Amino acid sequence: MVGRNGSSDKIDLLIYGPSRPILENGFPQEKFILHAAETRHDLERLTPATLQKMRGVAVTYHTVHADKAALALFPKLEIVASFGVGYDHVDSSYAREHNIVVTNTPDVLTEEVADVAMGLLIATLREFVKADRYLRSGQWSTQNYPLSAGSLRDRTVGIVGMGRIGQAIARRLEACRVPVVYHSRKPAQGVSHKHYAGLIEMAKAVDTLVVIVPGGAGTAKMINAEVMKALGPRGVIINVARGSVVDEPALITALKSGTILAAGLDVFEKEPNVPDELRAMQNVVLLPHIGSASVVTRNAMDQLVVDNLKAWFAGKPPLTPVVETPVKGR
Ligand code: NAP
Ligand code: 8YV
Repeated sequence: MVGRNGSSDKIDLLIYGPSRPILENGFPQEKFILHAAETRHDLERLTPATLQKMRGVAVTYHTVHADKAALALFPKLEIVASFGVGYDHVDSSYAREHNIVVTNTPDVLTEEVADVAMGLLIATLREFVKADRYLRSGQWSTQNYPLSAGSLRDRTVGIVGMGRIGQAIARRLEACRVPVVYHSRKPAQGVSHKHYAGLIEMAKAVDTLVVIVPGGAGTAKMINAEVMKALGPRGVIINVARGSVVDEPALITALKSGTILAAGLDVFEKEPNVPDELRAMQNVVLLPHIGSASVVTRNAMDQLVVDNLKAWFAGKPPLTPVVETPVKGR
């Protein structure tokens, strides 16, 4: 409905980033007006009048940055509903200072991402990708594939980050009868595995790290040359967290020099750009950030973005606010 002064009592929402059907069809037209800005360039081309009206923003991909400059464009913004559990691309401190709610999409992707971490670990140790290339190139007809240097059988895994996904990975490793320990700032409630307050100390005690902490300043390059040296020549690093968590140049050096054995990476420092040196290596398995990327899980994540926005604008608490958000409810 449009008022006499041209204003509408409908709620203006922006889809910032790639759009998808669940997002586009999730908001009834009687109540919402949807706007779209796929890129930062599109965002900066919205008119001041449009920006002025926006009350909610759905941030639909982790490469789309809802930083301070972007959020400051919206004087009436109430809520940012971010797609993905990691929200290091959203300035949640700025949002908090300006009483803007931020939500993410935890839980609905936990098991999917843990499956990928586990698959990546085994693929790295048992060289699945290299063996596939060997078969396709016809070499099997002349010689059997060599025995893999790595195996899950003789390993101890240190999980870096024992939150929702870390615990789901630990459950899979337990089922595989692999000893598990972990590092996080505080011991995780209800987790019986040994906790290490020190990452270096844990790296010395294990030969495998599975990294699944949030990105951002607090974890930037925490997997550094010192950690790699502590892990040792049998060392394997699996990163399903964020590229920023691993010192990428130090990892390349460690893989080249034999400081560690191998790595499996789903995430990179400057996605989608992956260093040529990594791409040329045989002792790495590289995935294009597919941890949650199945139809069923991505749909559930989109639906949670929609449900958070709808709950908020129905006067209810957001379903999954991030810890920094100024309100748990309304
Ligand atoms: P979560 O439940 O919040 O768990 C985070 C864990 O990290 C907690 O154990 C936390 O414990 C620990 N942690 C946080 N900061 C730390 C620090 N500075 N040093 C050591 N440990 C720290 O999160 P989640 O749902 O498991 O997700 C974890 C992350 O995985 C996400 O934030 C995202 O970046 C990444 N992810 C990647 C993909 C993918 O597609 N590859 C998919 C989903 C998620 P303390 O607070 O006690 O330290
Ligand atoms: C998604 C992720 O690939 O949830 C996360 O933190 O990294 C992945 O599930 C990402 O959020 C897509 O934007």
